[in-house]
Amino acid sequence: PSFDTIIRGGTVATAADTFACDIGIRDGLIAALGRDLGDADRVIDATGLLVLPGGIDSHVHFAQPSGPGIVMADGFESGTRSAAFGGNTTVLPFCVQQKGQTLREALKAYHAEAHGQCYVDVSFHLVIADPTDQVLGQELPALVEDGYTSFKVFMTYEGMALSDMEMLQVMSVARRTGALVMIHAENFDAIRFLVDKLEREGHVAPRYHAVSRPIPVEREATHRAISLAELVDVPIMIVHVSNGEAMEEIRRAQAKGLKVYGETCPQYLVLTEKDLEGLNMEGAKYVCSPPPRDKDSQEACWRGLETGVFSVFSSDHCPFRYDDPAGKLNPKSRTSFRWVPNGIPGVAARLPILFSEGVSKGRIDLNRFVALSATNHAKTYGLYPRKGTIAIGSDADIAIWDPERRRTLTHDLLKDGSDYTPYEGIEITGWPVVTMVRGRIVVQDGELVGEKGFGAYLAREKSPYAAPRREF
Ligand code: DUC
Ligand code: ZN
Ligand code: ZN
Ligand code: ZN
Repeated sequence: PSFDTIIRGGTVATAADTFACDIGIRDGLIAALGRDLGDADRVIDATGLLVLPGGIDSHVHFAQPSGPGIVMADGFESGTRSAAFGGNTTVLPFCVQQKGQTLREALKAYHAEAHGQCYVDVSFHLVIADPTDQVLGQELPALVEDGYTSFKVFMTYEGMALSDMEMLQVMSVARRTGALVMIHAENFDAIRFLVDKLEREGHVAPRYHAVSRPIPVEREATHRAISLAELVDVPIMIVHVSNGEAMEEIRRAQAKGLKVYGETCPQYLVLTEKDLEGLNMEGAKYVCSPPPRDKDSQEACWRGLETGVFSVFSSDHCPFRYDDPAGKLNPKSRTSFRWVPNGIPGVAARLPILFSEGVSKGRIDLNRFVALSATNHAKTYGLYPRKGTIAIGSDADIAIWDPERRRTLTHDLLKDGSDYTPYEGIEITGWPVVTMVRGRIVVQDGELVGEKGFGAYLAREKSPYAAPRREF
């Protein structure tokens, strides 16, 4: 036969176009697009279904050290399995440098965790927590050349927050090497001040997590990060934007011609701070940073997605079990929201939520869905056109969607390592029925058929999105 697989009769959508066509797959690559492609070892009938580039989730956390006694609910096996159930074919978790650790030491540990465990393809962003002269001058530039072409910095968290001086230094390395800087924009001192004040007043329940990180905390840091990047003339990505005020900072920068990109996440579209008010400790299930806001913020985030201010939509999957002393209900978390680990699971729920709330409800069209779910992630982080589109020569990373399939989200559908989903009960229209990585089916009709270890590590190119404007 001419092909290993033909996907026949479906409607193909890319970030640019929607068209009826068959796909011929050979040796893990898309080899032909057209009609009457001939014969194949296997034919997948996609009549009535959408054939889309597999989802790329460029913001997930797996197997991340999360403080004494706290264990992340997903390693690479369950994390990439859950990703596949949600229609994803590539994920980009973080490799976090601990204080006093070299980047190479951190990478060694994450690669060891991931090796042989993955169901979908994986690449790493670095997190720079200790920007020593050695890291900035030697390690980081060498690692960018090795394919680690993006790194995240934090403006908050003990042991993670960089000073403005350190931010500028990291940004300069990014400018010189052509890497993209991702920024967690919240004001560390403002949060510390508010947490201390709330605790002194006895306000320790999970809901006060949101009170301790109000919108100005995020807006100020977003504005400052953009200003620092403008000084250095370097592109940046503001990750997990939760509200309209921070989004406006990004929109204004974009209107000035700055290469400032924005990301938002499902929690900012369908959750609010009210969810943190649950009885007893239930609110801990929704503790993430920045916190979910209100209805107006949800609408603002939709506007950001509709108008292109946000170019990527990621899950920020950062899973902890709820009913577990190593998770949300650790022994200290009842004494204060300060000790509730920050983060919620969502790698499998991301695309069903965006499809259902976005495409099925008419807020975004199918091509924008593909851009936000896959193509822009690949372009932004140096994986395009190998990943993120349906084109001849690209990897055969494909999600086949049934746009009519209705589901009520329950944790059991998502196959992650947590014990709950913050999205329980959401009614979904549109569901991924086949997830294929490089021509091999990983999930079909709710069954895992892929092989653990088939998921490969991807060294990445430098992204054109990360090239400076060369103003100076
Ligand atoms: N930032 C993230 O990106 N994920 C989880 C927690 C956080 O602060
Ligand atoms: Zn963050
Ligand atoms: Zn995150
Ligand atoms: Zn369950």
